[in-house]
Amino acid sequence: MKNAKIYIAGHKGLIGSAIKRKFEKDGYTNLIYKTSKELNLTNQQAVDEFFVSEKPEYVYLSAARVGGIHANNTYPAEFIYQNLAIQTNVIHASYRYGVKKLLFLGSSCIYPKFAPQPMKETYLLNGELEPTNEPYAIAKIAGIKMCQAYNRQYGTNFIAVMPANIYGPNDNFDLNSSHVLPALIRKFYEAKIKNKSEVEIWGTGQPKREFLYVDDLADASVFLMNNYDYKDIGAIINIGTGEDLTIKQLAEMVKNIVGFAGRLKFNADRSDGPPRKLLDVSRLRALGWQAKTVLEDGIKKTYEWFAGSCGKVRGMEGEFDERDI
Ligand code: GFB
Repeated sequence: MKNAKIYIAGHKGLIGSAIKRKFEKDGYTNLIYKTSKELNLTNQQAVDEFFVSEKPEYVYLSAARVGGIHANNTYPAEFIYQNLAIQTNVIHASYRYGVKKLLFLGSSCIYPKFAPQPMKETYLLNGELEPTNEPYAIAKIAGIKMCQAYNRQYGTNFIAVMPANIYGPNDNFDLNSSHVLPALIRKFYEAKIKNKSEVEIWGTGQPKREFLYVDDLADASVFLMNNYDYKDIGAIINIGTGEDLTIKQLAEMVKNIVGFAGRLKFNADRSDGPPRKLLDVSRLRALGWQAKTVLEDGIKKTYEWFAGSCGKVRGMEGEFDERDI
């Protein structure tokens, strides 16, 4: 298994880089990856040629156009087009060129906006989506349905996972396109350095979110790929910690870790997004996997990484790589 040919799509992004890190640590020897400049995954011909020449056996499809609530709301066309194009090309090529197994990444944000909590895998498509990220959600749901359709008709082995909100090293720290956790780390850090008295937090602070450290997601993804087929897992499987907290509680936690002494100022003119999206992780737990990283420790590690590489992190130099997730 350790010399199997594994393609990690999106290896420079938050999730792809964590999967690559895990494989390197575990002694896998036959990894392939390409930057977006070397291989444009929205180009079907380029993707086909890549699969013909490289013949990957396993594919981790962690390339996607991703972003926080503001980016999703501002660039809906790019979120639906780029995700549909990337996943359609990679999933179809994986079928055509005999990939043994593929892992597709969904997200907790593609369940219905007002789904009962915690959200079970069966709740997908049971209600209206959150409007701020509906184009992204529709693309991701199409990817899940494509995996299922190919499994059913062509006998492929494509699995889809539904992670909670992911954070960790290599995240995007651009304040307009990032998710809340990297935004808070950067805002509190800069406010501390500049001796500011307050930091703006978007929304009311009341929504609840579940955060999963990216190395835990990489670990769960490899665990599922190595041990289970889509028939064992079912259509999709949730990956999370099973615990959530309010954005206000999160902001207090990040503030303390960074060591900012000022106030929080909530700006209710900014969208809150869905009120809550806690995953029901009982199915994954029954398979024997559980998240290891406590939120506070994960934020500390991410903050240390950020402070140690400041000026060179994505979103700080305008070099945001859209193929991420
Ligand atoms: O992380 P976030 O952008 O994504 O926002 P979602 C989470 C919550 O944090 C929202 C609030 O209620 C935001 O209003 N928030 C407070 C902030 N301050 C900030 C800030 O400075 N930056 C950001 N970004 N948020 C995304 C989806 O939803 O979740 C995506 O739009 C994606 O499609 C991702 O799948 C996992 O959890 O609301």
